[in-house]
Parts: sequence; structure tokens; C-alpha cells
Amino acid sequence: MIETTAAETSGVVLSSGPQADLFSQIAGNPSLSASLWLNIALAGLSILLFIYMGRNIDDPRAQLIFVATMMVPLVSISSYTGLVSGLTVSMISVPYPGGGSEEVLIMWGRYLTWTLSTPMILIALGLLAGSNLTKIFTAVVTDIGMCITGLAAAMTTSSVLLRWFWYVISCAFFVAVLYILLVEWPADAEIAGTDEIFSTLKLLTVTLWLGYPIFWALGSEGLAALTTTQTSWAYSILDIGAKYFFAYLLLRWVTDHEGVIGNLASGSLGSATPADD
Ligand code: RET
Repeated sequence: MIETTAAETSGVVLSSGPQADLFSQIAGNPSLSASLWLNIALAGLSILLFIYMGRNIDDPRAQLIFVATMMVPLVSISSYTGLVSGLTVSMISVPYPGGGSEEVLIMWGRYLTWTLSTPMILIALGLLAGSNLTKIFTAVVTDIGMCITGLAAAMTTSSVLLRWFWYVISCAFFVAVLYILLVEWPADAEIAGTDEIFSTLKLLTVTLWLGYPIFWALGSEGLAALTTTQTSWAYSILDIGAKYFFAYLLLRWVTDHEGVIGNLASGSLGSATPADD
């Protein structure tokens, strides 16, 4: 008799090969699967809710904030579909600082899709703060640098030292992002009159974003103090706060204060020195 796996009997496996094996490995681990499916469900609900919330927004700058924020759950649902299907995960031989290496399931698709989702969060925050193009550009490119070098850290297997060197480079980019979030934009938001909501979102963002490099270091990509499933749950929970909850708070404020955003539009985005006149 030919043996069939749980995934095969459920009728979802149509092929065999490395990707199908990874898919079966994830599907066969209920907790790991749940950490991914929960985000697919929440991203789907967020998309529907945000479309509904944004239905009457007329001001172009408020619409731009909406589009950028809407992209966050849209990228997220794509990201988690890539992970759960086995497309954007690999078995990688991770070298550990104590010596030796281990073959572990690495969800590298996360780092790749953060390259698309995190700039959207920063664009929305920069627009909300009434910041100028220079600062928004700087935040976006240093953030992309952080994500791509984080991907390089996760995928480097040749040398433990170089793996962690990538990690340090990524952290350096992150410091630049934090500087803009903590120093530049709060000052802009004060002038723009959006400082109250900005400071709430800044606190949420900075606190949760700091969790990512911490869990990278503790997780299966770093020191392996946590298992792959625990690491995946850590990122999934951080994602719920940093994406859907963040986006909900921001969009709720924008729908209630469209006029404030509209008044910002005439001044800041085009000029090099925003709102200091
Ligand atoms: C990595 C590892 C290398 C060092 C640093 C990292 C930072 C990641 C961050 C991710 C934020 C992701 C979010 C996703 C939402 O879609 C790449 C983990 C600094 C801050 C908010």
C-alpha cells in the first residue's frame, strides 16, 4: 500500500519535490502552521476593514497615507502565503557562534517582504508627521538596507563571523531609521500639529521594531536559544502589533482628522525644509 501524508489526503499537495517537502513539513507542525495562518486571516480581515474605512477619503495626502498603509496587510498576506506554501522557506545549514552548524528551516521570505512592507509604514508615518521628501527618502532607503542585509545575515552559511557581520550592518541601518523616528519626525509632527497621534504610533513602532533584531539573535537564525516554531510565533505576534494594529490606529485617526492632513499638503512634502516658515 502506498503511504500518504496528511497534506496529501487533504488534497492540497499536487506535486512532489523540495517545495512540496517543505510545505508538508510546515503543514505537519500545527503550531508553526497556526503562526502563519493566523496572520493570513488577520491580514485578510484588515484589508476588508481598511477598504471600508477609506471609502470616503477625498484629500490626496490622506489618500496617499491610506494607500501606503493598505499595502502593509496586502504585502503581509502575500508574504505569509509564500511561507505557508513552502515557496519562500529553505533548509539552511546555520553556523553557530559556539562552533558547529545545524540544518534548520529558515523563513527567509520574511526578510524579503519586509523590504516592501516596512517602507510603506515609514512613508505613512513620514506623511503623517508632515516631513519632507529628503527625510522620507532617507528613512526608506536605510530601512531597505536594513531588510536586505538582514536577509543576507539569514542566508550566509559560509562563515559565522560574516553572518554576524551582516547582522551588525543591518543594525547600523536600523539606527538611522530609529534616529529619524525618534528625533527628526517628532519635531516635524509638532510643527504640523499631528504630534499626539505621531507620538503614540512612534512608541508602538519603536518598541515593536526593536523586538525583531532581538528575536533574530535569540531565534534559530542567530543563537538558537529558541526553536523555529517559537521564533516564528515571536515574529508573527510582533507583526500583528506592528502591522494591523498600527495600521488600524493610523487609519482611524486619518479618517477622523482628514482636514488636518489636508492642511499639511500645501506646505511640507515638496520643500527641503518643512514647515519652518
Ligand atoms: C533583522 C535582523 C538583522 C538586524 C535587524 C533586523 C531588524 C528587523 C526589523 C524588522 C521589522 C519588520 C516589520 C515588519 C512589518 O511588516 C532583519 C531582524 C535590525 C526592525 C515591522
